[in-house]
Amino acid sequence: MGKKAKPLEERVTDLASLEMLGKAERECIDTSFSRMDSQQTQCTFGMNGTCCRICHMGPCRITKTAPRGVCGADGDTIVARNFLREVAGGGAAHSDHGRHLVLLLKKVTQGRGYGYQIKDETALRRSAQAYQIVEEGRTVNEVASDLAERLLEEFKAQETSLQTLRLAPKRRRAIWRANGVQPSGIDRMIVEAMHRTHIGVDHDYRNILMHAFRTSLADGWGGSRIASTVSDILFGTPVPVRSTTNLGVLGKSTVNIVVHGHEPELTELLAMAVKAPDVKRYVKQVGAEGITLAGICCTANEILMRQGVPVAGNFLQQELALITGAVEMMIIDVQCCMPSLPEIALAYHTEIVAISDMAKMIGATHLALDKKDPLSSVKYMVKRAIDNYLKRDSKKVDIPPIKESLAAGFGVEAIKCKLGGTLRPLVDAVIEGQILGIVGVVGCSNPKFKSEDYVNKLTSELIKHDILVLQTGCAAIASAKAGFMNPETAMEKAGVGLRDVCKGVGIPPVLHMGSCVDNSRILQIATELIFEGRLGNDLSQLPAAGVVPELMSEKAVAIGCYFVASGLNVILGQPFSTTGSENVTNFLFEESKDYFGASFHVCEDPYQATNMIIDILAKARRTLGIEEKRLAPIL
Ligand code: SF4
Ligand code: MSK
Repeated sequence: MGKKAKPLEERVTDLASLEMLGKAERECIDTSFSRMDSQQTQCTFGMNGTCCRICHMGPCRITKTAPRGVCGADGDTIVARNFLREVAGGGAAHSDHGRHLVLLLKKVTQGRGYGYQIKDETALRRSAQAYQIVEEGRTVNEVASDLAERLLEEFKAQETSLQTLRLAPKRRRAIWRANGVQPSGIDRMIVEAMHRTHIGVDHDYRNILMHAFRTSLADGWGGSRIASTVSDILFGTPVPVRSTTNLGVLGKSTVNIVVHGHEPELTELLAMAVKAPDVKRYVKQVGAEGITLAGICCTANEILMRQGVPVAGNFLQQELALITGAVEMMIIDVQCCMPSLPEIALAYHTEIVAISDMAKMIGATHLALDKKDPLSSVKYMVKRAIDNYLKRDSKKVDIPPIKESLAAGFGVEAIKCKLGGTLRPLVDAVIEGQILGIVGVVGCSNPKFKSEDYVNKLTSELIKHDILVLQTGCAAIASAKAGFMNPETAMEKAGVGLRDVCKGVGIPPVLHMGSCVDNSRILQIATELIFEGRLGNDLSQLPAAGVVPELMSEKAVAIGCYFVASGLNVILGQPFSTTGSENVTNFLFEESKDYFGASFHVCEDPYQATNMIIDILAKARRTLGIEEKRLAPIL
């Protein structure tokens, strides 16, 4: 245990996690929670962004008595550079995910898809139209091939702006043009971010931060949007599904396979493999009652919204799932997979299988997918997991009997379908005041805080005040575990106006929109609300905002930036690592309003954050002239 052990009740809110943390303590297993203690006190220079190790004259740390690094860089430059590198890292992760999917689409069109196919022709044709690809009279393959090429161009473009920006409202594009932040090729933006932050290049903190916004737009309106688009084409546009979540989804007498990471290619095959007759026969031979396939983190969200596969947990539950002692195999790909997993697995019978060549892990078994027969590779993994079931030590098994029902799969198309084919009823509800506004609650979980406390208190307050909540990523899983996505019970927690709207159209007041790459879907729905008319002509006019309750990954920093650059105010549950520079902090939290009509805000208390959001939404309603329509909230 670390030096300053907190009581377990102060670490997590959900009872399943609490139970597993107790088991971890009894079995002397380190988790991210105990390692957070042993990392105390965390470095102030790192936290406030004033440590620079960009060149080997450093590392340099900025203090009152040493206000410049060896090269002469001041605190503003150093903090801004570190921030831009975070955005570049986050944007790279989501955009590379998008690239992998486009390359897969291209292979499918070339007959090299092996096991993958275009599942959703409507999604393909919808996207083809959006990118002005001629599709009339052409085969699916021809259209898909052109689309794949067009999307690959988005990564390669050197001097032209991203085509995907055309999907944004006209006024927003004009704002980007006027501020010179419309990105060109995604790869170029990220390379340029690294170049600008090399020693001796960009030293003007404003210029550096504007490139952070530019790079983030290449992610939100580029790589991430492309990832969601191609996922829908290859794996199907999500439709509402029912499922369950939390560690209690693991089976006592089934072979438990947990899939963790981000990219949907593997999970789709796994869902197929566990249903294969030969696999079903094989599982019988070991005396198990079947296979439970469950997800962790965003892979969970991907497989949940397309296959209804249960979610074992979010980021901070990846280790806890292993500590149940009931997981035969955890299969990981990229992003958010803790390197501690193999060590924890050693205490049980669990095998950690890593499938990505770019994400290997010491102690894990690396099993790459056979490019020509990936389904066979996946079946092989499943059979290995089944063999492993025989090694399960029942004395070490303790699955918390805790799980919650949820509804997910609310992509933009699904929401429209629920509303009768158009977003007009949602616009009407906003104008009539039944719904005060729309808020995206996104991001990760972080053991610095009592995990999920903020997100759940905030979500509860928001829906009570008639605010429709859209969620993705680990925040969505947190809310689902707390019952906010259970349509039967969540409705009762909503204000009267929101409840009536949700009941009328059959949606829960908190909508699961997908994985963290699917934050682009939140931008998409905000844009389509503008296109409906009557709510202004730019995203900054919408009564809408974003919240990142528990900031953890670099991706969350990039997401926050592309929300702000799109005109949506973003509230953070904790400050960025920029507090070492007043100028940088002021730029992000104040000055950015002058450029984008929105900025970041910090509010560490979820109740105060609710008030802040209500103010933001009310101000937007006043500007639109619809504030008098707001019904008095009945709480
Ligand atoms: Fe120090 Fe400048 Fe090198 Fe950074 S770039 S480590 S501030 S000398
Ligand atoms: S998985 S980036 S912890 S949402 Fe997308 Fe969760 Fe955040 Fe990873």
